[in-house]
Amino acid sequence: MQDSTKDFFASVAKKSNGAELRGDYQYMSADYIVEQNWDAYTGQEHALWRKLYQRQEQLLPGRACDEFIAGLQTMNAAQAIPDFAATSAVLQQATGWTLVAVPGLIPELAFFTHLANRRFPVTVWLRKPEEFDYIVEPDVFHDFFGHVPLLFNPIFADHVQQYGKGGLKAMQLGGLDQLARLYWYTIEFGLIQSEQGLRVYGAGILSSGGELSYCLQPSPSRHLALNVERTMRTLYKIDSYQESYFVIRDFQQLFDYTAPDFTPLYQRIEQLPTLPANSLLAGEVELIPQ
Ligand code: HBI
Ligand code: FE
Repeated sequence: MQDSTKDFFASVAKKSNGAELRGDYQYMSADYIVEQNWDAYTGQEHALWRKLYQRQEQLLPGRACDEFIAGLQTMNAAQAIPDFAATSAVLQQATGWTLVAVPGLIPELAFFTHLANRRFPVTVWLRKPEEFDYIVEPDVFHDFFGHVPLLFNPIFADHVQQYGKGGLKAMQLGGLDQLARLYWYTIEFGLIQSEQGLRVYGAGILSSGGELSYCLQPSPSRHLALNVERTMRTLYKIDSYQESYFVIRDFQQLFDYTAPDFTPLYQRIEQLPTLPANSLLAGEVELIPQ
């Protein structure tokens, strides 16, 4: 095992009170790619995937953004855990992205390097039946169902690549915590104001049964227009629904907001306090979902 991998395991164990990472990290290449080994999934696992898929699918109308639903429909993934290579071929034609199989969470350098090269890492393992409603680490259902559909959207696809490049830069500038918060409140838990009403584009919400309804309720959580500096200062909860959601107008806005060089922003934010997940600052106006 590479030393960087050992450091990675140690840092994860430290952050998660000694809990070890799920997944088999034994047979991977230097960039953390493994074989998906599709034939090894059991009938029970495919059945659990179908149940997860069906539950989420019926929640999507009126909640997920149109771009997500359109992407999902092109994937044909309702019946079984998908074969990544097959989806990857279709996706590559659409936006130039490919999918790579990974054992689970991977170190930031490897993760960002994949994104910067338009490769999306998808975890190979599926949660257990008793984790149907909730799982902390990303599994194949979160990664594939939550993230891959929007990679069919050209603007969003460009944005995720830009985020990968930004991650590599943030690692050198000491801005990783800030960038991770922006990622959390956009790519994972972002909302979008469509003409039909407030909709979801964040993968963490789209792959969750409970939060997909919860996040669009006017309360108790807050809804604020996306402000990059604000989200970079805002702490987040990984084991409960979010207390604040940040709303974009469209994917072009997300792309444009995240295009600038963040170097001066990281420097400024370093001097400012972080904000609790439920903050409301002077002058901020809460949006009312409808
Ligand atoms: N690895 N497989 C995987 N998936 C992630 O979403 C992921 C990761 N490693 C690092 C990481 N995310 C985060 O550190 C960044 O998105 C901030
Ligand atoms: Fe995710």
